[in-house]
Amino acid sequence: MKPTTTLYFIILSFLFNLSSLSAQPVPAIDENIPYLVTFGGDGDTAWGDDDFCQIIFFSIPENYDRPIFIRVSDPDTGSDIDEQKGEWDTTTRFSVYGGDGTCSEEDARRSNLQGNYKSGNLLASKTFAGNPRYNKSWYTFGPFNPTEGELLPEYGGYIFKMIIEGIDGDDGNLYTLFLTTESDENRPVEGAFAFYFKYKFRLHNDVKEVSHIYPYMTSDVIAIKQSNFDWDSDGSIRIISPAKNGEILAASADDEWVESRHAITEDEHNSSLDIQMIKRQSPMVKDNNVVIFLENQYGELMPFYSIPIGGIPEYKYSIGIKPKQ
Ligand SMILES: [Ca+2]
Ligand SMILES: [Ca+2]
Ligand SMILES: [Ca+2]
Repeated sequence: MKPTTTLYFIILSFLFNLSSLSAQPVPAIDENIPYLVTFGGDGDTAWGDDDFCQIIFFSIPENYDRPIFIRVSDPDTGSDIDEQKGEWDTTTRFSVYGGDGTCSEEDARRSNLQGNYKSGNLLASKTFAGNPRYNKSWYTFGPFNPTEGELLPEYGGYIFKMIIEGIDGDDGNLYTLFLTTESDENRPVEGAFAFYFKYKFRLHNDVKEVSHIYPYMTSDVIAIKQSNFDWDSDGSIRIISPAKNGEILAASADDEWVESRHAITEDEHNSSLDIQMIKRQSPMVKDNNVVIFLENQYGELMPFYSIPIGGIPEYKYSIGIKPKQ
C-alpha cells in the first residue's frame, strides 16, 4: 500500500467514527436513491443492468464485537416495486462472503466479473423467486461475528461482501439493504458503513428529486474517468466539489456505455465529490435503472461510500475564481 493511502485511511477511520446513523441503509440516506436493482440472468441490458450482478461491501469497526446482520428488503421479484417483463420468472441469489480475500482480492474490486470476484468464504446464501411473503418486507442474513469479515484497517475494519446475482428470468429485482445489530429490526452498527465500486440502481420517478454518490479523492488522484450505462439521456450528471461548481459528466443514452474524464486538483484532495444526478424535467424518464463506476488515473476503481467522508462537499468560490498561476 502506498504511504499516502495509509495516511488517508487513518484520517478516514477518524471521520467515519463521527457519523454512522445514515451509513447503514444501502442505498444511503444522503444518496437519495430509491432502490438497488439486479435483473435476472436472461434480462435485456436495455432495461438498465449490464451484467445482472451487484457487489456491495460492508465495513465493521475493528473494536465492534457483537453480532451483525445484513437485511434485504424485498429480496424476491414479483412485488409492487419490481419491474415485470412478460411473466414473473426471475430468481436472484444473495450471498454473503467474509474472510481472507473478500475485498483484498483485486478481482472483487473490478467492474467486469472476471476472475475470482467471489473471493473469501461463503458465509450464507439464499435464492429468491417470487414470494408475496417478502413483498416490501425483510429477510435477514446472519448473525455474523465481525471477525468473520476480512480485517482490512485501510477499509475501516472487518469487511463483508454481499454479491447479488440475477440467476434465471428477465425481470428487474428492486431491493434495499441494511446493516444492523438486530435480526428483526434495523438498528445501525455504530461506526460501520458500506462501499461499492460499481453501483446499479433505480432513479426516482419524480423529476424534482436529485440523487447523489460520494467518491473520496485521495491526495494521489489527479484524474478520474467515470463510466455509466443506460442513463436514457435522463437529464444531467454533475460534480460539486471545492473546485467544481457543476462540471458536467457525460450521460449515456439507451443501452450504451459512455465515459468522461475529469481532472482533479489539489483543492479537491482529501474531500468527497458530490456527484449529482439531476433528472430530465420533461418528459419524465420513468423507471430508469442505471449503472455507474469511477476509475482513477491508474485504472483502479474508486469506491463510493454510503457516507460522504468529510461531509458533503461545497464549491468554494475563492478557489473557483482563483487565477491560474
Ligand atoms: Ca424485489
Ligand atoms: Ca419475465
Ligand atoms: Ca436506464
